[in-house]
Amino acid sequence: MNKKFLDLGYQPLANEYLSRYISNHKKYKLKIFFNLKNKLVSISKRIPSREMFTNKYPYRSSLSKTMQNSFYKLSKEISKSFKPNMVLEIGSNDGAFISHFKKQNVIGVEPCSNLAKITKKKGFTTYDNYWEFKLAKKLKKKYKKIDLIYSANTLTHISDLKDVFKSIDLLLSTNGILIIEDPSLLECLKKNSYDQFYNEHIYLFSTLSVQNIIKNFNLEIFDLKNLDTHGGSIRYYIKRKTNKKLKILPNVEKQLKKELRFGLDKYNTYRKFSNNVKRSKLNLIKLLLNLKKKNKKIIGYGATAKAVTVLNYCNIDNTIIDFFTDTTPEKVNKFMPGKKINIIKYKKNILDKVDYAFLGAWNFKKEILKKEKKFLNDGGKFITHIPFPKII
Ligand code: JHZ
Repeated sequence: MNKKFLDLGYQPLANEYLSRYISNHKKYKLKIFFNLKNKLVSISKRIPSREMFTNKYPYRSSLSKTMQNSFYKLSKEISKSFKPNMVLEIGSNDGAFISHFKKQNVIGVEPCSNLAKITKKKGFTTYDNYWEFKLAKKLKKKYKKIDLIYSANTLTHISDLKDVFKSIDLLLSTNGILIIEDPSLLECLKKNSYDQFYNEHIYLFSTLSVQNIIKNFNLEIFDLKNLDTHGGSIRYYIKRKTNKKLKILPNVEKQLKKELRFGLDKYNTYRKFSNNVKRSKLNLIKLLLNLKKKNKKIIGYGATAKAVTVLNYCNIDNTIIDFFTDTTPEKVNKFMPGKKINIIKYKKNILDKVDYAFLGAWNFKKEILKKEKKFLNDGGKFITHIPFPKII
């Protein structure tokens, strides 16, 4: 049974950056639920994938140094530990991960054809399809079985999890490995990062919920890693239950205990989180309005999907934040979805006359603070709402 714990109001599609501001940008109610039985956290309204992941999808994994490093390290680890003959990535984006493998040993699946085109151009086999059973059947005919399936920040975006794992089950070899990574629900609650919820993120996984979902497909987690990426993620290493060659490592039980200690299995934990989110909204508005009263110039740094949730939930517009700056060409000269705030191309002197920069990309805080030393030395300051609204 699903029980509601959070209402983030009306939200546009997080990656729908429009060239012209329209006051009636299509928005959808964003409510978050906890499933008392399988402990899965999900959003209520499901927007069809075909409306969100189009041939204009702006998010590019390879534009982030942090993600590039993470994918490079993982590709080395996979080659060394599992020596797969064939690797498949679900949601290969612009090829940031698959490009670390030999072209004949890897295939990507990426429904956003603008992104798939980039990897195809580099010579990597990429299917511009949604991850569905129909595609899995087609791939099975061609490749028989796959030894290693990887997916980062994608499975949480697909509504039909039964179909997702049925398709994986069809393709994964008997001793095959499935590696998935997505933002961690535990980290989200600890950091009060409610902006991990937007229409694309249909689910926010915990070890508890992943375990409950995959057991129906005779799969089990045998290892996991907590990662710093995307504000705290977990990488799950999964095998078939019948594969006795690999032992379940103690850190799986340790993580489960951690999640239970925090109360991820209890509705009340989510109620408390919801109250923290409401407080965070009020305090962020208060902080920003105080600075505006003092005539301070505030901009946004990193036009993230997460920032879209914050702006629309807290009703922040260009009377508070003058503009956002971002390095992604596809976002430049567009508007923050749902708000009349322009996105300006990042350049070196962009922060010159700015007093405060709100960290939309708070998950890259380290990288950004290092890059913007001049701004900080000149007296500029960053604002974050994680774990609570403050000037840093
Ligand atoms: P970033 C996206 O979320 C959407 P977002 C998606 N749904 C998902 O699940 C996650 O990614 C994985 C910019 N930037 O990674 C680049 C600078 O301008 O936090 C990006 O637009 N300067 C697929 O959008 C944005 O910030 C910089 O120095 O929340 C970061 O977006 C840096 C470091 C970043 O993902």
